Amino acid sequence: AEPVRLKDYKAPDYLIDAVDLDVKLHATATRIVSRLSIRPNPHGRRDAALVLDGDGLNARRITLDGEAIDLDKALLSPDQLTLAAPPQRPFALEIETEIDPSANTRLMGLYRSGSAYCTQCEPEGFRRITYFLDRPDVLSVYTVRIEADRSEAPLLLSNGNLIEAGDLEGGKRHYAVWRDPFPKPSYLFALVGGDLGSVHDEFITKSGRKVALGIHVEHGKEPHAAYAMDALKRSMAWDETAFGREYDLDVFNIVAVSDFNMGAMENKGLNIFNDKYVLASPATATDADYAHIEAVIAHEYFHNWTGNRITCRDWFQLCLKEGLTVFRDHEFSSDMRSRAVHRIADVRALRAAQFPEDAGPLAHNVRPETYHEINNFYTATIYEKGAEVIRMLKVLIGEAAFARGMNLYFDRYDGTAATIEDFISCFAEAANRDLTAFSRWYHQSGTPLVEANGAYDAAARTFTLEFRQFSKPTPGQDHKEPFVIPIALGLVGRDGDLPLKVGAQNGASALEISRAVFELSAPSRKITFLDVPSRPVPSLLRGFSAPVRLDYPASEADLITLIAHDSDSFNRWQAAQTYASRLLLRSVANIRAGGEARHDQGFIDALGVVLNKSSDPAYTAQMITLPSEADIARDMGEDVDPDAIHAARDALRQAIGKSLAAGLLSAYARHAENGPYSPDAEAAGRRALRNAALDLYCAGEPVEGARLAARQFEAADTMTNEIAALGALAQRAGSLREGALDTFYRRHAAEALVIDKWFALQAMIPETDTLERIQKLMRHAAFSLQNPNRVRSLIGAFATGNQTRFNAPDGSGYDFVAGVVLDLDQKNPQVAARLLAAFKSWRSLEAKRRGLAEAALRRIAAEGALSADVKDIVERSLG
Ligand code: BAL
Ligand code: ZN
Repeated sequence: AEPVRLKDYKAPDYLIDAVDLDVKLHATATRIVSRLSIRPNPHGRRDAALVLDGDGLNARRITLDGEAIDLDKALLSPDQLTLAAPPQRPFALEIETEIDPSANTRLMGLYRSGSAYCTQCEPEGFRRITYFLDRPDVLSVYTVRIEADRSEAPLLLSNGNLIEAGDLEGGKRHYAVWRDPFPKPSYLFALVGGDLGSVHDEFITKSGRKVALGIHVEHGKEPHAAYAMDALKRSMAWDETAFGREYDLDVFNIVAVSDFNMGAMENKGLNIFNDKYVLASPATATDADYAHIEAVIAHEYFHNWTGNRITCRDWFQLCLKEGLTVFRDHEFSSDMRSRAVHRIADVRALRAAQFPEDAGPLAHNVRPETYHEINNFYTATIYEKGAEVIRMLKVLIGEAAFARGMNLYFDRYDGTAATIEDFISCFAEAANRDLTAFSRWYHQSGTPLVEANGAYDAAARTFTLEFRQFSKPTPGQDHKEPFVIPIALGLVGRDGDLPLKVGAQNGASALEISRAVFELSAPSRKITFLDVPSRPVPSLLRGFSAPVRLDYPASEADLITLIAHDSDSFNRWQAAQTYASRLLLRSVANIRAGGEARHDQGFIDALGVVLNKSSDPAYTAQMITLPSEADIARDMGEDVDPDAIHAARDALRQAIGKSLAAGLLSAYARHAENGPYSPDAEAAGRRALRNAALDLYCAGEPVEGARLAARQFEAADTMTNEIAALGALAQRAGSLREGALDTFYRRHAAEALVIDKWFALQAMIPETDTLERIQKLMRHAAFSLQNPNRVRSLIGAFATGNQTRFNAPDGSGYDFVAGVVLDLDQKNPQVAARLLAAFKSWRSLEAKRRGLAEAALRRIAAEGALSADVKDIVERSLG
C-alpha cells in the first residue's frame, strides 16, 4: 500500500460538529447508534464524497435526516462508508453498528479487560466502534448515553460531565449520559463500564472551581491508588503555577485496567491507564515504579492542555503533543524530586531507547513525513527526542522568552488542531528570532556527532575550543544541513570553574560571558577564551544541553578532575561514564583478541572517593552504576560482540566490587532504612545507593555478597529491597537463586504486576539455559500472550534486556523472538510490532550474528498474512 504523506494533507471536506452516541453494552454484541451533525467544510472541496473510516465494522442501519439509506447504495464495506453526493448543507447522519468487545484482542476500539469494558481510540481506534471521520482535525462535541446491566457494570463513564443517570427495567439495567462541552477529535473519546472500586477526592482550582476526582481500580485495590491520587493533585497544582494551566471540567476520572497496549491514555476527563502506572504499595511497587506512576499520571493530566485543548492537525504532528508533554512531565518530576538525578535518568533513557533508534533502520524525524502504520510512531524519537528539542529551544532562547512563547501558543491555538510550524512560530515571535535552522531538529533524523578539540596557549594565556558537527545518512536522508546545537560549557581549573572571557567583536574589549551557552550552527566553530591562567579542563555539553554524541579527547587525568571538581553534576556523572566506557571498549578489544579485560585502579579509586563522600545518595547511586551492556554496544556502533561486552563489564564489576568491598559494605550499612517507609526521593535515594552497593559487592565478593543478599531478601518489607536482593541472588546459578525465585513467586502469586518483575528478572539472566527457562515460563499459569504487560515482562525483557542471550551466537534468541512476534501478530499486531523493533540495531552486530538476525527478519517478511504493523517494521528494518 502507498504510504500516507504529510505533503498530501488536505483539510477535511466535511466537519462533524456534534456526535450523539447511544451505546448498549453487551459482552459480545454491543449496539452503537451514532448521530452525527455534519456540514460541508468551508475550507474543503465542494460536492466531494463523504468518506467515513471504519475498521472491521458492519452497519445495520443508516439514515440521512431521518430517511433510511439503502445500505447497498451507501458503498458500505467494513473499512469505509461512502456517501457519493451528500447534501451541501448541514445534515444529520445516523448509523447503527454492532461490535463484539470480547473478540477484540487488538485492544483498540471497545474491548474487555477482565469483566470491564473500556476503550482505546488513539490513534485509529474510534473507527472500530463506528464509522467516522477518524482524523484529529475533526473536532466535535460529544454526548454519550451508555446503558448496561447494573450487575455487570454499575460504573458507567465517558468524557466530560455527567448530566443524567437512572434506572431501567426496575433497576436491572441502568444508564448514564455524559456530555463533554469541549470539541475534541475522536481519538480522545473514551467509555468505561464495569464493576470497579473507586477512590474519591477533590481539587480546588486556582480560580476556585471544585473538581471531583475519581480513580477506579479492581475491587480490593483501592488503597493502592492513594499514591496516584496524590500525584494527580500535585500535577494539577503544578500545572497552574508552572504553566498557568487550570483544569476545565467538573470531574476528572482515571480508570486502571490490566490489559492495555500503551502506558496510559489522555482521553478528555477520563484517562484510562495500564494498571502498572496507577497501583502501588510499598510491598508491591519499587521506588522506580512510584516515580513512573508520578510521571505518567502527570503526563496524561498535562495532555489536557497540550494534546486535548490544543490537539494535532494530523498524525505527522504527534510530537506536538507528545514531545511537549514529555518535556512538561520531566519538568514536573524534576521539581518534585532531584533535578540533577532526574536529568541523568532521563539522559540514560534517551540514550538507551532513542539513540539506537536514530542510528538504525527505524530512524525517523521527530516530525515524520510519511508513514505506513501510525501505530509504529509512538517511539522514543517522537516522545523523548521530541522533549529534548523543546528543552534545547528553552536553552537557546532563555526562560523568559520560552515562557512568553508557551503563553502565546496556549492563547493563539486553544481549541484548534495545530502543527509544529504553529508551535515554533510562537517562540520565534516571543524571542524575536528566526528559528528556521533550529527547526531542522524536526525535519532531519539521526544523532549528530560533535567532535571537539581544545588547545591551550600558555604564552598567550588563551584556550581555544574547536567544534565540528557530523551527521551520517539515515533512511531517506543522505545529506543533512547543520543542526543548531546549544553547547553549555565551562572551563574547570584547579579551584573550580574559571570565569569565561571571549574577545568581543569590533575591537571592543574582552567580554565576560555570563550565560555559557555557545551555539554551533555551522559545520564548525572555534571559540577562544582569554585570560586563562593555566591549562583548563573543558566541561562540555553541560546538563546534556543537546541530544548529540560528543567526542572530546580528554585524558584520563582530565576525567578524574571532572569527576572530582566539575560544578555541573551531570558532567561529573558523564565523566565517570566516559571513563568506564573507554575502559570497557579497550577490554572488549582485548578479549576479542584472546586477551584479558583491563582494569584501571585510578578509575576505581575515583569511584571509591565518590562513594565515601556521598552526601546525595541518589546521585551517588548513579555515579557508581556502570554503563549498561547496551550502552557499550552503542558506543561501539559496529561489529558488536555482545559476549565480549558482557565479559568486559562483568570483569570490571568484579574488580570494583573486590577493590571497594569495604567502602561498599560501609555505604550499605550507612544507608539502612532509618524510619517508616516513604516513597519520596530522599528515602528512595538511600535505597538506590544501598542496593547499587549491594550489587557491586556481590560481583566482587560473591559468597559473602550472596549471604548479605539472602538476609536482605528474607527481611525485606519493601519491593525495592526485595527485588534488589533477588536480582543480586540471581547473579549466580544454583539452589540459592532457585529457592529465592520460588519464595518470591509464592509470596506474590496473587499480584500480577509483581509476577511481571519475576518474569523479567528471569528473562534477563545472562546464561545459556535462559531461553529454555523462558519457554517453560510461557507455559506458566501466570503467563498469557493476550496480556501486553506479561508479554513485555517476559519476552520484551529478554529481547531488550538480555544482550547476550537475545544475541546468542547460534541465532536461537532471534528465532525465538521472531516466532513469538508471528504468534502475537494474530492477536495483537501493535504489541507484536513493538516487540519486533528489538531488532533495530541488527546492522551494528558482528558479521555472524548480523547474518542470523537478518535471516530471522527475512523469515518474518516471507510470512503471507502479516499485520500492517509488523509488515511496516520488518520492511523498514530490512530496508
Ligand atoms: N497518547 C498516547 C499515550 C500518551 O502518550 O500519553
Ligand atoms: Zn502522551
